[in-house]
Parts: sequence; C-alpha cells; structure tokens
Amino acid sequence: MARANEEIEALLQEYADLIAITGGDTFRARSYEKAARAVGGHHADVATLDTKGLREIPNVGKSIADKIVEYLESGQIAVVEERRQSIPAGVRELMSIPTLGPHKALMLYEELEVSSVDQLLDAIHQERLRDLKGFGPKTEENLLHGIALMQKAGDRILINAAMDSAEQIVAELSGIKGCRGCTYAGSLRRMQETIGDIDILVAAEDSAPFMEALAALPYTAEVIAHGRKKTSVRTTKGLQVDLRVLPPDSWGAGLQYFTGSKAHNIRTREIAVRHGLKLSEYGLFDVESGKKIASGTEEEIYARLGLPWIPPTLREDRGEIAAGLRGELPDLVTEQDIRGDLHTHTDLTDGIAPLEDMIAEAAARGYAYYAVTDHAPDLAMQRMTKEKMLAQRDRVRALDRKHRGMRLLHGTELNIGPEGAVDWPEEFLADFDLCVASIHSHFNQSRVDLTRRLVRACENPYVAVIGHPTTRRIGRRPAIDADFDAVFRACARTGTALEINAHPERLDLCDEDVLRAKRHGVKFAVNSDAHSTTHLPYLRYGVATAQRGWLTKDDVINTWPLTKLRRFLRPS
Ligand code: DGT
Ligand code: CA
Ligand code: CA
Ligand code: ZN
Repeated sequence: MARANEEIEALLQEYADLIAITGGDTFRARSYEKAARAVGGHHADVATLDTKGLREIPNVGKSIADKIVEYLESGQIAVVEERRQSIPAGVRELMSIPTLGPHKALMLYEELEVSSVDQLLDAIHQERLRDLKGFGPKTEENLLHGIALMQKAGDRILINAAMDSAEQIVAELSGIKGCRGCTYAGSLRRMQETIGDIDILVAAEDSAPFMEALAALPYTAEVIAHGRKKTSVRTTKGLQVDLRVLPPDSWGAGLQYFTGSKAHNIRTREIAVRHGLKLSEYGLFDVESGKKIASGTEEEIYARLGLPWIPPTLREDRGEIAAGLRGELPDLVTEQDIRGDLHTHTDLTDGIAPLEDMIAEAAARGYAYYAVTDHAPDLAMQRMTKEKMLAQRDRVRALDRKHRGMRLLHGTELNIGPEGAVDWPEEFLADFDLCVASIHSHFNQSRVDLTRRLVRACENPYVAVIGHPTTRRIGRRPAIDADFDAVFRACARTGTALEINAHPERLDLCDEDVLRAKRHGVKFAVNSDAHSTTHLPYLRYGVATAQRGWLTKDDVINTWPLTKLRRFLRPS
C-alpha cells in the first residue's frame, strides 16, 4: 500500500496551484506548497497520526491538519474540489501535463485560447507557441514529452494515440513498391482501450525495403531489433512498433495469428487439433500429410475450422468461438449505423467551438440528427442560466430550419448531485428534447450512496441517458465504486440508456460493463461528449467499445430512426 502522505502531498500542491492561478493570495499558496512538501517527506504515515501528531509536521498548522483529517475520513478535501470546479475543464487538463505548470497552462488558455491537449498539440505543430513569452523550442520539446507521458496509461498508451501512429505507418508502408497488403494487427486491430505495442503486418516477397523504411521514418527514435522477418522500433512518442513482413500466401494465417488475442488463438488452435490439423502463423496444415490446407485469408482459415469469420473486436475468448460454432455471432453495430451524436458541448459552457461550427462539422459527418447538450447550472463554473439556455434553444431551432438533412435536438447535460438530484425543476426539464445526466464530483461516497444516487437519477422521468456512468479516466481516475448491476437493473426498468462515452480517455462504460449491462436488457447511446469539432470523430472508439461489448444496432438508440428515438427520449 502506498502511504497516504503522497496523495495528500499531491492534493495540497494542487490546492496551492489552484489558489495561485485563480488570483488568490500568493503567501497562502506558498504556505500550502511548503506543507505539501513537508507531508510528502514526513517519516511517519500520516494515516496513523492524530491532529496533534499532524501539527508536529513542519508547516502544518490547524487549518491544514483539519484538511488532512478531512481527507483521511472522506477521501477528499471540499475546498480543493470547489477550487477545481472554478477552472475550465480544458485548463485543468492542461495543468496535468507533467512539464506544464499551472501558470503556463493559464497563459496558453488566455493568450491562444488553447484549452485541450489536442489543441495544444496543434498549436505546437503550427509553431504558435513561439510568440509567447517564456516558450521556446526547448519548451515545445518538453511539452511533447510531457503529453506523451500523460497519454500513457501505465506502460500502455491510449488507443487514439496508438491509432494515429499506426495509421501513419500503414500509409507510409503501403506506398512502397512490392507491398501486397499492409495493416495493423494485435490489440489495436481488436480495438482494446489501451495498447502495449503496435503490431504492423506487410505482405510482400522481399522484406528489406519495408524494414528499412520503418527504421528511417522521421518519428522513429530508436531501432530495437532489426531482422529479415521482424523489425522493432521505438517512436519519438515512446511507443514500440513491431513490423513483420509475411509471404503473401500466408497473409491470412499471419493476420489471424498476430491479431490475437492469445486466449482466442489458444481456442482456435484447440479446434484445429481436434480436426487433426495444426494452426500456426504460416497456415493451417494437415498433421499427417503435412499438407497446407489454408493460409491466404482469415475467412478460409476460420471456415476450415467450421467457423464464420470472427470480427477482431470479439476475439477475446469471451464466448465468441462457441457462438460462432452455433452460428450465433452478433451482427455488430458499425460506425455507419450511427445516425447522430446525443452528447456534445459548445462554447456556451466548457466546449471551445461555437454552436454553428459544431453543427457544421456534425452535418459534414452525415448525421441524420445531432443533440447539443451543454452543462446545466449545478456545475457552477459553467455559469449556466435559464435565460442562456433558452437563448441557445432559439439559435438551435433557427439553425434546425436551415439544415435540410439533419435534425437538431436541444438538450442538456445535467449534473447528478450527491443525493441523486439534478439541476432545474421538472417543468423546465420537460421542454428539452433530451436530458443526459452525469456525475462530475463527490466520487468517493460510499458504495450504497453512489448506487442510490445513480438509481435516483435513472428514476427521474426526464433523464434519458446516464453520461459516462463510472466517471473513470483511463490511467488517471478509477471508476466509482457503485453496485452497477443494481444500476443496470434500474436502467432497464426505467427505460434509461447508458452512455458509451467515446472519448479515448474515458471509454465509459467499458467493454466488460457493456456486456454485463446488455444482459440486464439495457439500451445504450454511443456519444462523443465532444468539446470541440475535433472530438466528433472519437465516436469510432465508442463504437469499437460497443462491438467489444457484443452490441447490435438494436441495442444502440442513436442508430434508430428519429421517430423511434424520440419515443424513447420522451418521459416515461
Ligand atoms: P498489447 O501489445 O499488449 O496491447 O497486446 P497484443 O494482443 O497486441 O499482444 P502482442 O503485441 O504481445 O502480440 C500480438 C499478437 O500476437 C497477440 O495478440 C497474439 C499473438 N501472439 C504473440 N505471442 C503469442 C504467443 O506466445 N502465443 C500465441 N498464441 N499468440 C501470440
Ligand atoms: Ca501489440
Ligand atoms: Ca507486439
Ligand atoms: Zn459532457
């Protein structure tokens, strides 16, 4: 077990930063900073100390000792939570980049309107930071490094970061003469939420040009291993890439083998053995004669094992082989099936793009409908009011008349309070086309309280979708500890959909929760929760998560035609 000292040090340090950047007393900020260091370096575990013992730590007075006690008892410090809420979410995200301090984060926001990591990456690449005081090429390098660190979840990396690199590499290698096929395999092809390393496969007679090209790519920082069949490199982002070049006639066998998962492959090999066959990355062979039976395509290999082709998102040994043998694989939902996004923000709250831009981008994606769901007033830092919401509704209605192909829905993202109540009285909620409701604070309540809180939100007749239900942030914040089976039952009973939040840092619900919730008869909404136009394409990761949870079109309400969707959204 880690000592509580480190957690408290981090919180007190954060509080000091928050005081400083919200224009508070610098003397006070400094005293918290000193206390943070003293607690972190204290020899005794603070969890074992009483108030008297705590006050013996240098720089810890009564007020800080009380806060430490509060943390030890409740898992949070109320004033820190409050200060956090007073800062735009995007700036808080920037502040958490290891090499960027709070002052610089605020400067980026104020001077360049940068309020997300993606925007910061854009700004660096467009060299827009160069004009700022205190930012030079060295700072840029440090920031890129810090972002890479942050995007890592432990030793693993978030799927979007891995996907961006993999798609670039595939595009480069596909252009080389002699390339008969090129794709990514492994956990990325299965669309797992985090990726250990990227596996790239090429089909070609001669491997040398591909191996050389990979080693020579501008974002290749280091060649780890270089051979005729396999080359491994590390990219400037710290990601390992394994490239394997296969003879074209064993493409299907290699693709099947290197897509995995290991557990799935063990099952397919067992089936081969039962048929007197042997399955390897080179092909499917008859054991007795040694004759090759299939190797060119995955379809042939699965067919010779008595199986339909199994989508990579299902290859986790979660019953897909048995279902395939019975001919009962689910007809998985695809990105093309999605007709619209039901959870998005604008610059009226913490989004960064104006309403018109978000809508134009949604229309460009070919959506049949699109919901604008800015935050309601209980998230106080968003400063929402009824008047602002109604004025936005007028703009949405006017834009709706202009957009021929796409219907606009005016909704809101309500905040689920500690007791399960949401913003605004019911008569005001009744006039929205759609209410999403989500938890944004008080994550450390007891299991009983958290469960009751979510169930109460489901029972609100105006709440149609529970947003990012577990509130986890991959690699940063764990899921809240609620009895989710009870929540899933409540969703099924009340006709409330669960969100699959497609942001790569959330993917919430996760694949396994989706599988479980589906067994309770729950419906789902796959949403981007976009805070900028560049977030709308994240939807693909939500759809992949839905597939990994075995969902079909029927299970996902935003694949439905608008009339059917509206019936679902109407208060029960
Ligand atoms: P990762 O990289 O940790 O996100 O996960 P994967 O699934 O990409 O694993 P990786 O890169 O170690 O290997 C890629 C695929 O190659 C894996 O999914 C299945 C196959 N594979 C690798 N080593 C073995 C093995 O020892 N046995 C079997 N059956 N398959 C293997
Ligand atoms: Ca891998
Ligand atoms: Ca690998
Ligand atoms: Zn949201």
